[in-house]
Amino acid sequence: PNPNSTQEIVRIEDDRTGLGIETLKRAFLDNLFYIQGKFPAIATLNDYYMALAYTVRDRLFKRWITTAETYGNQKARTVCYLSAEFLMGPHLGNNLINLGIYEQVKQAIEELGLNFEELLEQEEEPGLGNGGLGRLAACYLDSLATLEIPALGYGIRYEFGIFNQRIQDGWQVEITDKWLRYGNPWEVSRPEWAVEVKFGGHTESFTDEHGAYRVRWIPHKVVNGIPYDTPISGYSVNTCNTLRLWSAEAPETFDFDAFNAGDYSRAVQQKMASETISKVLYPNDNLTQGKILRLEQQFFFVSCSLQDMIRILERQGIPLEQFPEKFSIQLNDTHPSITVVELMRLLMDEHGMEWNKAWGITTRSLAYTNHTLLPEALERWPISLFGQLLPRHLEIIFEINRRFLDDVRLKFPDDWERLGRMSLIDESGERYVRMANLACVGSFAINGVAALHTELLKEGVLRDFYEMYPEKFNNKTNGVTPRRFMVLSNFRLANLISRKIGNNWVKHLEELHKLEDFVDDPDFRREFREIKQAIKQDLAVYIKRTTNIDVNPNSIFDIQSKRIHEYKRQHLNALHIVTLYNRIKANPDIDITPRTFLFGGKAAPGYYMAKLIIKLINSIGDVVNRDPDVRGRLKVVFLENYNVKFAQRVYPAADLSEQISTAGKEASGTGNMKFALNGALTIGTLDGANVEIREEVGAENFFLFGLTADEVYAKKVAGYNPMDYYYSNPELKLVIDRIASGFFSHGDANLFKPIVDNLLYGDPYMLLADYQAYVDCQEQVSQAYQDQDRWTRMSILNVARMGKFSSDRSIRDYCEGIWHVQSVPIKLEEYVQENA
Ligand code: GPQ
Repeated sequence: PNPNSTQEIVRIEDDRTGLGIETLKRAFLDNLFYIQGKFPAIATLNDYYMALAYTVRDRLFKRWITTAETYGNQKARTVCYLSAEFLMGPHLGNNLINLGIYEQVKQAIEELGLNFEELLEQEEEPGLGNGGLGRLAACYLDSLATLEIPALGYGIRYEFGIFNQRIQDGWQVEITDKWLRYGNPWEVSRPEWAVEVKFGGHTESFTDEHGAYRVRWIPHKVVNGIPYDTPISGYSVNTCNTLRLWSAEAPETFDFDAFNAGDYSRAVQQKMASETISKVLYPNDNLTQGKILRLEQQFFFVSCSLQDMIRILERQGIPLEQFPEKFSIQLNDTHPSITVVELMRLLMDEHGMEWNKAWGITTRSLAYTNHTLLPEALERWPISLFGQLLPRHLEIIFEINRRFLDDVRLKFPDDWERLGRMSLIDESGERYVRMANLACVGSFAINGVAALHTELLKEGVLRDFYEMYPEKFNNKTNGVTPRRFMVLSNFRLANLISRKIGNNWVKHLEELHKLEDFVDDPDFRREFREIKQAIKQDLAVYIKRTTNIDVNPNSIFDIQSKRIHEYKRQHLNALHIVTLYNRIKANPDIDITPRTFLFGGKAAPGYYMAKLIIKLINSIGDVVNRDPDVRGRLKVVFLENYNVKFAQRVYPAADLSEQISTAGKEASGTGNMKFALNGALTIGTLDGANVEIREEVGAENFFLFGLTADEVYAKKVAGYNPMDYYYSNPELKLVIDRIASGFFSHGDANLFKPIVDNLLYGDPYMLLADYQAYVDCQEQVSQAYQDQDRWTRMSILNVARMGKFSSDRSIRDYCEGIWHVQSVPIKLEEYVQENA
């Protein structure tokens, strides 16, 4: 305070809200002392990270609490985003960006003699998701908060998230993700809002006091759901929403019978079984395994979340009838689709509502997003298993189905095959509950995640439902948040852009188009190129440190990072590498544009082919990286343990983004957007959102190759024979023969036989059909890269034209087209500054 000032200063800038450098330093040391119980001489890096995280968290709380209060007072209409996965990535850096205090905090930390980057690195990311689907949920929470939309994310607090990946001898090894080991400063548990979830047992019918037919469910076990809340800040607004994740706990009076009978170990076992529910994330991407525990997880978090919503209604004094006016529930794929049935059960059995009223409320509240066309990802549960776990829900499903099939019969008389296809129960063999059918019947809106994907849904997997309910179908093309994937992860490029066009683009990404004015400015192009170069240099240093491989920062950084999956065709990329290698072996003096092939991604632990693809890439790398004939012109690097934290390093360093899935298989893709936004050029098929990216950036700035989705389909129908390509293309034949011969596996001709056989005797993802087009297109990439100035222009135009792919645009589309929800700005009480 200024001692000369006569004005009375109300000092609201205290140690928990103040943003001045001195206040930040004091608060940080205070947290180190009182929360970590440490003084600097004995503090570890983690202690410093925790002290900083709490310092930032304190500054979020004012916003968080005011947001909750405002929503409560205004009884705001709220979006509930239900998702089995939220792949949030590290919180600290993102919150600093959103609060607008990144620079101040960095300075404060450095003035204390600490390394700020090192502290950010210290955060163990919550890997509560597998890939695109979970990361999309996280981007959507960021945009909801930034757009000041009242929203809750609901999911599961897995004790172990996605495994950590090590590469040993070229193979993937999985290590348990103990992300909670050192505590989680970003969550607050709310045991006072715990709810009970029932499982198993049987049902009984009875007549209530009004003479109405009712059912009661006598469960075999009850599990408690404990909510853990994480604040979700918006960018440059006061809004701070909530991610509410449920953790399973055994009730205090666990298995009393067993306990009293002296069967202590059975009682303890019951307790452990209950707590197993939220133990671990299923590590499959685009695959359903039909495990009972997975269904338990889904029902667990759905039931907890719906009970929580009903509690919120009651506290705000809103009648249950107005549930659809208060909440709009989005189902992130079919994982939470049991919502359709659980909401019916809660309304009828627990709140005495009759069927028609309950069904009206349910179907006015729910909307369903489909994220895949792959048949192996469509969830279905064997009836017997389903009925054992959720006997009451099975009864309700049968009744929904009975009424639904009556509707189908009215609309399509005598179409027995259609009835069989649309039934919620698959009766073609062993009987199954079809979760996608359930989601379609129970929702008022059904959307795909890219234009092509939505069209393919309408003519393929969901065709019958489209014909039944055309008005329900709509497209919502995915998007990504420019805060995490530009401002935070690529501050050099972000700063350059802001110097040229101001910083409005961070919230209005379409404004990036203003960069087009600078594409003819040689100084701008030079700066733009220098930034990419500096980032590549940094990644080269990182690669040297972690893998001991030297990579040339002047080579093309050609990157494919995403889950390892046959449909994503990392092995097509591998075929291209071997092609170039063979050309060098045949002619060591050949003129070749130097390339560094970078791969990152996890394989599901039970996915044998995907793991073998990882081994193949590493084995090719072992040979190529060492062969003196190559003279360092090609390098192949598999980057271990690809996760959000690492992805943030990878996107800014890419020259070329590999988006090479078989057309018609990738619903959207979102990595494709993050790469292009950071100035990478795309080599890709006409699949998912690639189609729209190419439309936006211009065909001349996109490397397109391969069959279209229609051509893929037609070829399948006509009888695809990969051998035709093998025998008619000598270069392709040599590539496959080299892999098959054991050349890359120390002479072991068996190791990669499963891959070779899969390609030659079936090739379900049509690599051989697309091979030549891919290799030719890669040649065009190499040519284009030779002309650095042309490349830079293309790269700038990619950045400038990616505005459509902000998740803010996606969320606005959802708000207008599905949720019908408005923003609720949050006002903070005025602060009186400590002293200007
Ligand atoms: N996706 Cl069904 C997943 O990441 N996991 C899944 O289990 C399913 C879909 C992806 C999909 O493969 C991508 O094409 C999308 O971009 C992404 O969801 C988000 O929509």
